[in-house]
Order: sequence, then C-alpha cells, then structure tokens
Amino acid sequence: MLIYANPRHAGHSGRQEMYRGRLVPCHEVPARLEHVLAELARRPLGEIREAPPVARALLEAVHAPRYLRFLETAWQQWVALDPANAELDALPSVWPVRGFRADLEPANFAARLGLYSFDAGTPLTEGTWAAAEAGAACAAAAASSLAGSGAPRAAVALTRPPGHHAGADFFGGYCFVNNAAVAAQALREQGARRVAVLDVDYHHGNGTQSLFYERADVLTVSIHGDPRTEYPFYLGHADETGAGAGLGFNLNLPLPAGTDFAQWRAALATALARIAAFAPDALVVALGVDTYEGDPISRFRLASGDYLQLGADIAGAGLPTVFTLEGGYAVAAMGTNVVNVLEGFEAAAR
Ligand code: 6XA
Ligand code: ZN
Repeated sequence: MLIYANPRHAGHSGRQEMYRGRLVPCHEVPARLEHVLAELARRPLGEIREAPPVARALLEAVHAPRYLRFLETAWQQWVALDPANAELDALPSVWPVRGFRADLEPANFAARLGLYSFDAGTPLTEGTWAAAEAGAACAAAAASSLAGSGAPRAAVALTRPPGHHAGADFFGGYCFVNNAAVAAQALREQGARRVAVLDVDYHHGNGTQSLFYERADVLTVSIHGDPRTEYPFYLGHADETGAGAGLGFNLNLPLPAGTDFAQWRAALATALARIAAFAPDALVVALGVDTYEGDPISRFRLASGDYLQLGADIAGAGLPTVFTLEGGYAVAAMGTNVVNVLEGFEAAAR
C-alpha cells in the first residue's frame, strides 16, 4: 500500500481543551502520528510519500469557501487582537444555536470562531491550517493513487488533525478539514461512480454524514458509541438514513458503551453487507482506533490483536480503499493498533 504522511502535522499542537468542566492537556497530540510512523519503520507496509498540494477546487467541493477563508486566516486574526495571544490557543466559547443568525459573519473574532465550530475541545493554533490543508492533500493524493492500471489496492492518508467531525462550515471534535470526505469526493471526480465511506472510529462521523446526507452517489456508514451517551451526542442515531436523493444512503450502527470485538464485528458485517449491496467502485475508511480497550476517552473494548481481523474483514469487501487517520488517544498503543489494521488488510488482500 502507498502511504501519504502529513509533513506539517506537528505544527498543529493544541495546548488545552475543555473537558468535563476544566481545561486539560489536549488528547489529540503529535505523538499519536509519530507512534504510527515508528511502528511502520519496524513493520514496513509500503512506500511513504509526500503528497502534492491539494487543489482548492477539491476543498471547496467539500467545505464552504468562507469557512476555508476563515480557517486560513484565523490565527492571524487571533494574534492581531493582542500580540500576547500568540502564546495561547484560540478556543471557542460562544455559539449560535437554534434561532440565531448563521448567515452573517460577526465582526467579533470570538463570535466568528463560534460560528464555525461546535465545541470547546478543539483549539485552533498557529499551525492548524497548514496541518489541515496538508492533511487534505494526503487524502487527495491517496485517492488519486488508486486510479489507473497498476494502482495499489489501498492507500493511506496518515495525518492529523483528524477530519470526520468537520462539516461543510464547521470544525469540532479535533477536526477541521474532513479528510475522508475529501478522499471520497476526489474518488468521485476521478471516475468512481459510487463511493462508500465506512467510519470505524469510536465517535460518530457527523461531519461526513452531514456532507453526503442528501447524496446517493456516496454511501456513508458509521459504527460508533451510541450518541445518547457518547460524543458527538447530537447526531449518529439509527433513524438517520439520509434525505432527499440521499434517502437510504446513510447507515448508522450505534453500539452501547462496553461493546467488545465480537459484538463490534457483527456490526461490521452489517456495514459491509450494506456496502456490498451499494456496489461502490471504491471505499474510504475513516480509521479511528479509539475503539481500543485502553483508550482514555472512549468505552469500547477492542484489543490490539482484534485490529488485524478488523483490517482483514475490510479487505474482504474487495474494493480499492483509502484509509484516513481519525481518533485514538492511547498514544503508546496507537502505532500497534493502526499498523495492525493495515497489516491485516494487506495480508487478506493478497
Ligand atoms: C470531546 C471528544 C472528542 C472526540 C474526538 C474523536 N472533546 N472523534 O476522537 O473521533
Ligand atoms: Zn473518535
């Protein structure tokens, strides 16, 4: 498999996030990706490449132009308010809920930050935009690499910040640019008639779901902690099945806290059966490993060895596959768990 690693990822390094009523050190840290790279050095699975820059038109096919312009300039706006802000992160604290105006961009920076976000757990830092844009480039390059004869079966966007919570014009859940959606859109634009996105992160991929909710050409399937108790809370229920032309093209498989691999794998079988019935030309896997039993913020019970089987089951779909890296906060186990998925996939895809 081909691996596109984000060379700018470490520039996005938040200091603090709001968690259970207090500011705590960020869970989504650069070391997560460094552990995956270290494990890939021990167990190489393919060439590791740098991606060319991502086309703005592709980003704008996924995200609103005014949102992208905001992300791109947010740090400068933040520091322009007060040079001392350079030592802080920009963290949202006010949001327009139902009945508020979202069509106008407020003149106040904190209000703009709130307009384009949905939680106080996602700090925006000096290197956030560069990291997010370079991550999208990895996703786009991974998709491109699957086109043509002699293409590999799979390609990986090894990147952070993650992407699956980011929607057309909002960030949150540590996500800014939706890398899985960028990959799916790129696959469509390069000729795939139908693309399936399978989200195996512990958390519902609300951003990805909302981006494709009214489209029949991209099937979105997510296996995740039940949103009645688990983040992102306000989306991810089983009765969300798509709308308009997209009706029937979204599948949510919420599972209770405490779910083990046997139960989880049964949901994966349901997900893969739906994907097979859709008969896509390509698959995007939003790969989070926060389903791990040792994850500090999640509550499933997958063991490291289970990720080999998870990868093999996904390979069983028999599709050209792009993986994007999403969550996983048991940092020291991150390399083993992610590389196990990829190795399990490769071994079964042979
Ligand atoms: C709340 C928890 C965010 C979860 C992020 C994640 N700050 N999403 O892993 O997949
Ligand atoms: Zn997650």
